This record gives sequence, structure tokens and C-alpha cells, in this order.
Amino acid sequence: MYHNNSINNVIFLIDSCSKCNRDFFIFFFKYFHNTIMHGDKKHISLKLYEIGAIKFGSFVLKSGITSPYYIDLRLLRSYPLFLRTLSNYLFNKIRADHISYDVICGIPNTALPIATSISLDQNIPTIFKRDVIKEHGTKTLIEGLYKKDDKCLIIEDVVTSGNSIIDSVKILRKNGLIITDACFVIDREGDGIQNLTSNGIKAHYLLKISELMEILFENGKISPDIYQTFMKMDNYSGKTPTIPTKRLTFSERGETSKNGVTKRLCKIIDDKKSNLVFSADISDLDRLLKMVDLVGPHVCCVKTHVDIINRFSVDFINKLKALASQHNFLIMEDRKFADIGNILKLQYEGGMYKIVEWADIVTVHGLIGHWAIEALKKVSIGRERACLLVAEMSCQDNFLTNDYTKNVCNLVEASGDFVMGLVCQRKLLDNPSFLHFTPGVKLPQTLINGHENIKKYQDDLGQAYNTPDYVISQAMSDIIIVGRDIYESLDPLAAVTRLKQISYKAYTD
Ligand code: S5P
Repeated sequence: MYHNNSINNVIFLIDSCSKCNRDFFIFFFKYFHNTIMHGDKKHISLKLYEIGAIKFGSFVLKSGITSPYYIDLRLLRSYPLFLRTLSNYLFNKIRADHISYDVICGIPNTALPIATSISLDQNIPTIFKRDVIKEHGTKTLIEGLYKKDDKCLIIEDVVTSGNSIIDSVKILRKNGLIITDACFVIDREGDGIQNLTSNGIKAHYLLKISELMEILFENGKISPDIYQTFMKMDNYSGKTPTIPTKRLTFSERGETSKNGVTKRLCKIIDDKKSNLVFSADISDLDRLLKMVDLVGPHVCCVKTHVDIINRFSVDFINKLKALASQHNFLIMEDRKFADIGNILKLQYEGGMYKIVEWADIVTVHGLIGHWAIEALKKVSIGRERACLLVAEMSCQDNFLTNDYTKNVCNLVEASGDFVMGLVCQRKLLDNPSFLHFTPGVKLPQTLINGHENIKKYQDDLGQAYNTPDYVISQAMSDIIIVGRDIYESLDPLAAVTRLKQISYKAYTD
């Protein structure tokens, strides 16, 4: 039972117990949870990513090499519960691998809180090696109690070349300690393990960097581009970083498409320097039109849910169309069709909304397959229209699987010109004529625990958010869709301006 539960859940359970039960739980849990399983690796990887401990960009490492990613476990000290969880994983690894020790030694600085956490939880004494000898007092280089021939286990956060460990081990050995093992969180898959082995140190670790990246990719946290860049690296250790190729401009992408709506949208985006879609999810018709009039000059498209509008009328549509031509934006109806072809046709052309008559773009779920597109195409003959297929959703715990997303991508690629792209959370298609639209976007702000580096946050009904910069630069999407962060803002004009600037810059940079 405990193997399948996340450690956090168990810690919560433990914390809610009486003192006596608590001790029993800790013993029981630690006894059984002594191996690192795939679920644990996933938990660690996603949590490290969530707290911002895995960064993407261009980083010069201690060894002088440039790497397109950086692992910063110093942040762990800001997340004590997770620090403790991770330290527990490491301790279980130590047990599972039957490592013997008298003392443990964390390598300064990042591994010190990890070693301390293990020490406190397991009542294991620690020592620590100073970088420079203290000039006053005892003038010791190694702090903490130990005897000659004590066995010392090294604790480290990340290993690339293994040199930090080897340097410390030399001094510890000179002072009479025996060192045969080192335990660390991530193997960056450089030549660290080889170097440690040739220095008589056996390596034990929780995760390889390639496993971590694969988990992030499979869970939609990094785009195929970033993943491929990583996979192409020599030994994944950052020795030969591949510089991502420059993206085509939107105008260039428009030229690659045969769809008139894509061409128009791409031109608008470059003319207005805005790859921002405003999601006008406002029920009050007058407020909606006022807001669209205010933000219209700064967006490439306005997205509606007409079925939430009180007092919907043809007059409303006429006013919206007038604003669209005045401020030069397209209109998208986010209908998310999901019925059989025949019903979908009736819904698109008829009823009180007559969507085909005024919406340049309409959204449709991918689950119906190619008949949905046939039905929409049939209705829109003689008009310049396009649709977007929903391949991924921003809400948490949704049922769209990777296979589903892949099928939708295949459908788009096989569907010809009527489909202009995808609603998704990251770049999924290489063909530049298809555009990726990503909702679930919010400006960065001080969030949980006051830490700005948390990328993902949510509303109280499961909507999960990323920052615009993350969506365009890291997830490599093309266009952001933003609703509440604009229309609920105290200053919608400032919000829309900032959002468009950040997302257009992220694309063009
Ligand atoms: O996965 C999705 C797909 C869409 S189209 N997640 C979404 O949130 N959307 C839409 O984007 C949603 O219907 C809403 O209109 C908008 C997001 O609104 P916000 O207020 O959370 O920015």
C-alpha cells in the first residue's frame, strides 16, 4: 500500500496521528518503502520542476561548459516538506543498497540541508568539511565528531564530473575517514560515475537526468524541441548544446499556409506585435463590448463563449464585428463542438447563434475524428473560415491522454487546409503552417509561499496556469489565450499591454 502512495500523503497521515501511532507509522513506512520506484521518480521530477529547480535556457556550469538546462537544488531549503520527502527517498536508497556508515557528510552547500534532514530524521551524526580552515577558535577543517577509521557516507545533490565529491573525499581520507560510497539525487550523466568509481567511490543515485527529462516530456512539461535538444546532447551533460533554430516570423508562417484565416491572423499578429487572444468570458453584454473596445487594439483575436452571454442578440454580433474591423482582430467562437457530424453541422450553421456567419475561427474537440472537420467544411463553403482542434486541455486531472493528443495531431496533419492548428499546452506539430494556441495563462506574480519561481498555479475549479513567457519560450507554443487575467484585472489595459509585450517578445526572441 505504501509503495503506491506518494510519500507526501504518508507524511500527512503521519502528521495527523497521535505521538505513539506516529512513531509506529514512521517505522512501518520506512521499513517497507525502501526502493525507488517509477512513481517515486515521477513524483520527484514533477515536484522539482514545479518548484523551479529545473531551469531551461543557456547556463555556464562550474566546469565551464554551457548547458541548455540547469538544476538548482538550492531551492529545496525553501520547501521544507519536499526537502524532507526527498531526503527520505535518499535514505531509503541508502537502506536498499545496504550501505554501511558511521557518519554522513553533505558536500557544501546544496547537499547540507539534505544531509541535515536525513540526520535529524534518522538520528545519524553528520560531519561537514569546510572549504577553508577557520582562522580562529579550533581552526578545524572538518566539523563534527568522528574517529579514525569511521566510515563516512557522502551525500550530494547533483553529480556531473564528480569532482566536488572527489576533492572533499581526498581531505576526509587524509583525516582518517574511510569513504567507499556516495549517495546523490541526480546523475547528470557526465563522466561523474566513472570518475567516482576510479577513485574508489561507489555511486548511488535516485534519478538519471535522462529519466527526469523523459518524465517532464511525457507529462507535457517540456516541448518536443527542448526534449530533442536535450536528447541530442553528448551524454546529456551539456557538452554540446544545440542552439535552437530561429523561429519563422508569423508573416512567414502565414505564407506557408493555404488557409486564408491563418494568413490574416499571422499578418495581424506581426502588424500589431501581439500573439495574444483575449478570452471575453463576460456574461454581461455591455461590459463585454466595453472590455473588447478597450483591449481590442492590443490583441490579434477575441474569443467568445456566446452561450454564456445574457441577452444574446444579432445586434450584439453586429457590434462585435464592428469592433473587430475597427481594431483589426479576428473573432473565435470557443464552441468546442463534440457531437456527430450531422448535429455539429446544425449547431454550426443554425440555432440562435448561427456561428458560421460571424466567427472566423471555431474550436472543436478531436474525439469525433475527421467527420467533424467534414461537417464544418460543408457548412462554411463560400466563406473564409477555419477551425482549431483541441488536443490538450489546461484543466487539471482531465482525461486526455498522450495517445489521444497524438491522434489529434495526426488528424490535423491529414486534414488539409480548413484546420489552422491546435488548442494545446505546448508545441506539438513541426509544420509551420499550423498554429498552437495555449490557454491557462497568467502573468507571473508572487504566489504560493511568496515564491515567484513557481510556474504553475491554479484557480479554485481546476484551471491550471502557466506564465506567458513559459508558454511561448519554453513550451514553444505560438499564441496565448487569456481571459480573467485581463478582464478581472484592476487595470485591464495595463494587463493586456504587458501580456502582449511579454508573449510577442518571447516569440521573436
Ligand atoms: O484547455 C483549455 C481550452 C480552452 S479553449 N482551457 C481553457 O481554459 N480554454 C478556454 O480558455 C476556456 O474556455 C476559457 O475561455 C479560457 C481561459 O480563461 P481564463 O480566465 O482561465 O484565462
